[in-house]
Amino acid sequence: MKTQVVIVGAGPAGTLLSHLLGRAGVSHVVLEQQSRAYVLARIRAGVLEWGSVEILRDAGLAERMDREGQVHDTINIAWRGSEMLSIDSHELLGRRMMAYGQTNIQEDLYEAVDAAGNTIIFEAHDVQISDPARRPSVTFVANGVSERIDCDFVAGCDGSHGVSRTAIPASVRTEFEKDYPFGWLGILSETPPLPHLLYANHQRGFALCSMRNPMLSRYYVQCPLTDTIDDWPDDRFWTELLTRIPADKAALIETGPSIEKSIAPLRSFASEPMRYGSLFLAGDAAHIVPPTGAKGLNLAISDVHYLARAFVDHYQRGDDGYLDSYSEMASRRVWGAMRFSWSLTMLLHRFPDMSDFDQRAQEQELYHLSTSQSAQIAFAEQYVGLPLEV
Ligand code: RFL
Ligand code: PHB
Repeated sequence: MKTQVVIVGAGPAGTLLSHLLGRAGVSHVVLEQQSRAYVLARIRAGVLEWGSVEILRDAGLAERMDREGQVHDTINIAWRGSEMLSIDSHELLGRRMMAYGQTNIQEDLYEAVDAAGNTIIFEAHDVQISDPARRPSVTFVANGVSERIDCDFVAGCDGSHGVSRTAIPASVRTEFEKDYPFGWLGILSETPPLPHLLYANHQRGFALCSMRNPMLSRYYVQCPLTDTIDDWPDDRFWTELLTRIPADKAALIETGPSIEKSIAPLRSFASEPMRYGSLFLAGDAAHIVPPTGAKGLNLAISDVHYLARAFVDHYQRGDDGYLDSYSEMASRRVWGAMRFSWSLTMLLHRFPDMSDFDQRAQEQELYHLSTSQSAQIAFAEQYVGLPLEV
């Protein structure tokens, strides 16, 4: 087989890239190691920056999002179990966010790719990238048959455990990494959510109340990395969540059986450069952020926006300016989100070796944020997302 671009991975990054290339007439094949049902069953992100909303709208992918997604402008942050600050991004910056689950975006993307007749090969195993520096080809096994595709470019959109990043020689890569000594236990429940996102700093650990739709809530509590979901029956989860948030908010929460429960470790990671010859990395394949800033999915979308533009310019105008600046431009945005997600993680979590001094210092920063409009503007600017470069 021969095509212009092979995309490895059909998560949000790979599928959005397929959609954007398909619209521009760039031939491509997507290889995904899992089944479609498996990808759709993963419960992940829920908050979109407005820049992401606009990218999806411009791509003609927003019909259901605009109908079912919930536009938000307020983020609440609680601390000491009773104090609370509200940051209104619309009042401060004139910008908003959208609550719309990654699962829904992934469904919309698969539907669009099907409608356009683009090819995703699911359950493609043993994907290997050869000669990424010059004339790449990709081999894989599907339905027991070995295949090979020759191509001009490979887009590595295969997440943090994929093969694309490691196809770049270790001598060329620089990796930046930070692990955090806790995870997030998340549940979905078919109960009405609070009207606004609520993040909580508490002596017992971080908590977050989020939403998917008017009858579907998403909640998280910080937990030790050694815990498993068996340590967290629903009763224990609800008791812990309600203890960590202010009593007046706890009184509004309707509890119910969880319909999904999982634990995710928190990690910051970035690999540079994001390009090696004809291989380009996008999304989690190149970087991971802890979910505290709600940036992971948004970065996958902004990387792909830059990368699709670069491929389209290459094929339609013979202009490689954006291909040549991709790694630098995408990395600049990644580090904005990397720093913000790290600082919000440090501000809101209880670390195992934390002293009362450290706790007070966190609380003072939250108090300052609650009293300073300039601090709130700086926070809101980063939370709703920095502008994309043109
Ligand atoms: P994905 O979604 O991981 O998709 C990569 C796809 O590549 C496939 N793949 C391969 N395919 C072929 N060959 C191989 N060798 C392959 N190896 C892997 C995988 O099966 C998969 O389908 O990366 P992408 O597209 O870059 O999208 C990134 C987002 O998914 C991610 O940043 C966010 O979901 C991160 N994230 C969260 N972000 C938020 O903003 N808020 C959250 O609440 C949030 N929760 C999460 C998360 C990520 C999690 N992970 C990665 C474990 C919760 C979890 C559990
Ligand atoms: C979510 O709704 O899953 C969510 C919201 C905000 C975050 C992380 C996750 O910071």
